[in-house]
Amino acid sequence: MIDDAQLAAIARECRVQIIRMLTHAGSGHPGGSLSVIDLVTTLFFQRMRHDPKRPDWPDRDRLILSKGHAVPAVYAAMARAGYFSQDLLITLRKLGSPLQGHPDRTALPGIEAATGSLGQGLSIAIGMALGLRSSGSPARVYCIMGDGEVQEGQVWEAAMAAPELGQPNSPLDNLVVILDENRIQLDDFVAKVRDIEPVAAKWKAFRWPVIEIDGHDVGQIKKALDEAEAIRAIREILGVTDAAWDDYLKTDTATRALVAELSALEKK
Ligand SMILES: Cc1ncc(C[n+]2csc(CCOP(=O)(O)OP(=O)(O)O)c2C)c(N)n1
Ligand SMILES: [Mg+2]
Repeated sequence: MIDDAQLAAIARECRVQIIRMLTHAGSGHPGGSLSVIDLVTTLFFQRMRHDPKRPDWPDRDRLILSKGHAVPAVYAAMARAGYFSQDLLITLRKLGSPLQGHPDRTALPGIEAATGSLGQGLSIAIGMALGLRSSGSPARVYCIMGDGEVQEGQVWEAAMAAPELGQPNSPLDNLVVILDENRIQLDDFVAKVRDIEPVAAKWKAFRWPVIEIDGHDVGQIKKALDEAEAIRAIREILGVTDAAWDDYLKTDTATRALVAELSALEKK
């Protein structure tokens, strides 16, 4: 496991590679890519269980980059992790390259889903998480979405469905959704195109536990990912289903205090 200073150096290196790739390509999405780079490098180098030498390992954690236009961030991290040579990075967006402008799972081992048509990744991630859970796999699914992207109707159909799916025997707690709220979408501010606020309250209303963090602060990213896991672990130990958890916490004051204590850790 690498330390935080090494992780910061890797993220810096990947930022440079993103600019290099996009300059060679002459097109692409620098903002959306740079905006997720700390999230992507933290996942690849400190949290996801994966093996660059075995991209088809059945129990690997999966990353679904629903905002597929930001894939240069994932390519930079994959190359750095050893999935393929860094020399390949400058073939981004070239005809015949496995590094297409949007992720293509048939072209590059390690890419989990073809995304780029915004709004679809969460549905894919939910399906994968359900399949993995039903087959007894310990793998987790991480889905990264954009804030402009959540204007798409399909996102809310999926968000509404997820807390209901897999109940009561296979709760969908192997899925982590990361919403990159950079407030920009392509050519204008999200608030000007179609305001999504209060976006955290909307997810909460659909019964998702929400943690708000600075997506460039690696300490906060790691705490948030761990917290999601710690609370899930406590719920599982107590044998409470996801659906019953809120009601359970109303009755068990000691556990409620413990969950509040763990939530407070993230805010430090
Ligand atoms: C269905 C669909 N409509 C439009 C586009 C074109 N498009 C590409 S990136 C983008 C902006 C996305 O904004 P956001 O989700 O906030 O991502 P960011 O780049 O800010 O990370 C749009 C509209 C698309 N890829 N898919
Ligand atoms: Mg955005």
